[in-house]
Amino acid sequence: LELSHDLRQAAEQNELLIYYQPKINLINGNLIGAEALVRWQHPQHGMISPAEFIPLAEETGSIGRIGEWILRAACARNRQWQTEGYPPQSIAVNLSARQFNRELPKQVAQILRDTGLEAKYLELEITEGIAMSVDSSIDIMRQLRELGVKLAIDDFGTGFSSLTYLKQFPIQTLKIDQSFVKQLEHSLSDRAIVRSIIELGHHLELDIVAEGVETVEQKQMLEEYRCDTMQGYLFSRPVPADEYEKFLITPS
Ligand code: G
Ligand code: G
Ligand code: MN
Ligand code: NA
Repeated sequence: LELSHDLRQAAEQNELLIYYQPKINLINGNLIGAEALVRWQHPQHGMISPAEFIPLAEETGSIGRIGEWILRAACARNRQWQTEGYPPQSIAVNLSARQFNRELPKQVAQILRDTGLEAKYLELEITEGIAMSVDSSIDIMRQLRELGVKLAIDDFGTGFSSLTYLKQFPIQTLKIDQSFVKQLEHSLSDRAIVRSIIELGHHLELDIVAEGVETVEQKQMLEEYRCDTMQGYLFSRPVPADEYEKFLITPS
């Protein structure tokens, strides 16, 4: 209860931080962007994981404010890197269930205007569960696409993946859930699943991101399977913005 009260003021009191986890092109090793992952630096309780406070924010209704703050902060930071001369790249932001509503496209358009970020440099990550549970989800996705924002399905393979929906979603990217990547070296079935997702995704002309890549062996297998992009501790954990800048090439 106390925590949910604190959460309402977390954004205003500058207690929310965004970490960035690099995404790497598996063909040439280039950095292609990052996923934004929020953290809450609580004055008494220390660092609190989004796995804990995002569900709380959803229950208590503060997700609206917090979600908007995260989107705005990630877009502003990305725009700032561009104005500092770093090569432009897209930053992915996770959406929670209650953020994914009919007001979202308008909110995103406003944030892009306010920050000056071009829409193509913003990607939104939506889990299968969220995409499937909202009646108007295809409509909302289409409106976001009309803005020029990119869309990714997150944690792919763990939700109720109906292929009927998958073919209708106007998405550009599939992110293979890390649970399938974890045992890649040791599990024949995980290998079969990962290869099949990559093949399915490519036939649908989607980019495939493998999450949770921790070992060189996993990376090599993903290369062999023609996965496009990797993300995981092997290259880097999510890091604060100033640390992420070191991965970007020197300003020109
Ligand atoms: O980075 P970490 O492992 O702590 O993230 C834990 C969970 O919190 C993941 O499921 C991740 O998708 C989610 N998460 C991280 N940042 C955000 C965010 O900004 N918004 C939402 N909705 N979820 C996030
Ligand atoms: O649900 P989503 O995929 O958005 O969340 C990603 C979560 O996975 C974040 O909490 C992030 O910190 C975590 N993560 C990123 N890379 C790795 C990794 O290589 N191994 C593990 N165990 N977790 C990771
Ligand atoms: Mn994600
Ligand atoms: Na995921």
